[in-house]
Amino acid sequence: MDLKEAKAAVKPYLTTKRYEHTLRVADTAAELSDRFHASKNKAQFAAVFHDYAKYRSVNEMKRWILQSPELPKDLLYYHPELWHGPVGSILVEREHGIKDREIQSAVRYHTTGKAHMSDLELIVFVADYIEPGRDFPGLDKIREMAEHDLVKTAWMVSSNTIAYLLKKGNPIYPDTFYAYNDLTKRINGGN
Ligand code: DGI
Ligand code: FE
Ligand code: FE
Repeated sequence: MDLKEAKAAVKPYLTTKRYEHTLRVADTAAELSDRFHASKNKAQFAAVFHDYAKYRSVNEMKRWILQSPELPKDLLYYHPELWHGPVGSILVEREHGIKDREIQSAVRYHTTGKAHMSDLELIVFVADYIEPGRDFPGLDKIREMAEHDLVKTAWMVSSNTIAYLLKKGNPIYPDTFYAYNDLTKRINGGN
């Protein structure tokens, strides 16, 4: 499957707006992988598939979580919005034969992040947040940081997301905290 075929494969499962977001995430991921020397091809594939499962029904996603040994069941105690990454990482293999563990992991963790993210995972996590169609408070500074430092950029994304969830009083999934803590250590060293 080439990139053009990947885009055609996700299109029927997304709204027009979501498909356009997906294309912008893929372009942003390509830029970031040039800048930070990651695999451009893998970054683009992971980006194209990152929201693949976004519009599956809650029941279908729940079934995939229950029947996939690799997915943690505690997801079911959190908001279904957190399920599309993990479920997408299963569906890309089942429905499109994508077995690349690095691509699957970047899809899986694109919403929450996790501790010890690879450059590829960081790139998709960041690209999803900073693509040109997004408009979050503080985004200008984050885009500026994305010109220079991938880990610091991911830290800003993680920190912003947690601040946003706290402000709304939403529950926060453990991996979201693990991502923040790990990125903080990677920037500051030690504890
Ligand atoms: O799928 P997208 O809209 O492109 O973006 P996304 O997958 O990064 O995020 C979807 C939503 O998930 C976004 O509104 C922020 C939210 N989110 C991220 N981490 C957590 C979270 N929501 C909860 N409840 N807990 C989290 O840890
Ligand atoms: Fe998403
Ligand atoms: Fe997205």
